Amino acid sequence: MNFPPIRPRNAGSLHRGLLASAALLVLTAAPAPSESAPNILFLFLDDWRWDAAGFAGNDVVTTPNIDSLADQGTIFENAFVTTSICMVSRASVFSGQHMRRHGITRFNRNLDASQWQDSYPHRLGQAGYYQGFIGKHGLGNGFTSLYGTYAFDKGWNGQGSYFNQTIDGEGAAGRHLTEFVGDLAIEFLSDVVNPEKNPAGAPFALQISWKEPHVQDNPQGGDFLPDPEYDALYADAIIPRAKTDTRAQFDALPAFIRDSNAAGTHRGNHRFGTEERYQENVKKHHRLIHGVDAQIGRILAALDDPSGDGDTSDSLLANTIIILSSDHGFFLGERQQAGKWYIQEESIRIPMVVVDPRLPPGLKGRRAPQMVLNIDIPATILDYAGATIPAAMQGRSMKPIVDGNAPSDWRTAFLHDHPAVGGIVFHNEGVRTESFSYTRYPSNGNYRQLYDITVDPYQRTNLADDPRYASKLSELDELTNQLIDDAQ
Ligand SMILES: [Ca+2]
Ligand SMILES: [Ca+2]
Repeated sequence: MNFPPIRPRNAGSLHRGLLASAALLVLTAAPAPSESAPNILFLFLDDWRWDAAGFAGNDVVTTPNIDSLADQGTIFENAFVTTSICMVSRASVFSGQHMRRHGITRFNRNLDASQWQDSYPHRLGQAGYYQGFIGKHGLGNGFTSLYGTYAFDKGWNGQGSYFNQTIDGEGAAGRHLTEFVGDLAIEFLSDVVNPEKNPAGAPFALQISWKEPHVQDNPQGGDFLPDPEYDALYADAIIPRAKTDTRAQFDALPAFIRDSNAAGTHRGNHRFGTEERYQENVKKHHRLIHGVDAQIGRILAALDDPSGDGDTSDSLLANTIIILSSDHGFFLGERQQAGKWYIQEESIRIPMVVVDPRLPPGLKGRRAPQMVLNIDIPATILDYAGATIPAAMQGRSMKPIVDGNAPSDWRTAFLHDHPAVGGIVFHNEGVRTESFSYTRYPSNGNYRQLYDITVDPYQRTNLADDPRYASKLSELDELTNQLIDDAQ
């Protein structure tokens, strides 16, 4: 499978927000939402890499409901994250900010009250939305319940359990987590049309932060644990190894990443170290994604009949924006690694689909080449809601692109930076442009990686020490400095 082509675009400056002043943090009374304000359904997966879906060209994993959504929306073929790890990316998705600004670099830190004021859910609340959150917080401890934003607050702390999760006091009762979350989403949609729950008949916004296809953590390095209902799925498939899943590509990594205790190497060996383990684990990974797809099918049916009485006169489908994405990608054996954290494409690329059912047929089923980011999601949601985008947000609304009015000054590069975590994931920072990716590891002897994506999309040849690329390397090093300054 090839990475999608990248169309050269005009150079443009990155969108920059200003720090929120104290005056912006004052609460205002919630106005009644406008009659036409659309509902927002944000389907957000965990560690779901960009190409693990049928619509992205994967011919093993089966995602018919997701593919159907993609057919009705805009597929962003160059979607990335600014930091490839759960807590940082999730804080970015709520706040629209780079890690350098929101400062959430540890799992146990909440977005604080003043940060929450500039988050997309808080702003939707101010706009009168009836809101739900279901799934993995991925940062902090119970922060969704701290600020009174959600009428339907069904998050959990930590990584969650596929077979024994309790959510808001309710046990799994024999359900796999994927089905449990699907059931809660359907319950939320029935609340939306229940006058006792939503007396104002306000539009809804629901974020579902699925655990899938993240592993369930354990001391051995974590395992994929899909619903046994899908055990037969892909049983006869033979999944090809990634092009870079070779000893030579592993050996080309620096010693600190090859170390047997380093997270990517340790976990890669556990999950993919033999052909048998590779086949078993990638199939389980795909079954987790298929399970979400099946629940999305149920949720779309519930959108069409939220009361569940068989009568679709209460259908919400025609006025619901659907956004489908992930907190970052995942190595499935590339360079004999598992995980994320680094600037390689499999780690930083994400699926991104935006569906606006109100658009005419000519604006559906399109593929957009613009470089979009996880930090663009909250600005996009607020734009659809007709709410003001806080100045502190650094992302930019994707709505004009979906509407067929792509701005001419869209970004052509972005900063990826990542904190050190637990001595097994290494501090790295760099830049992805339309042609190159560049990373430096400031705490590891300033080890550097430079890849020419246009001729080497799988990043097999590190050009950092090639004298022919010395000026390119120093240009991108300087750009990284500039983007770090911009991102504060
Ligand atoms: Ca994640
Ligand atoms: Ca109904």
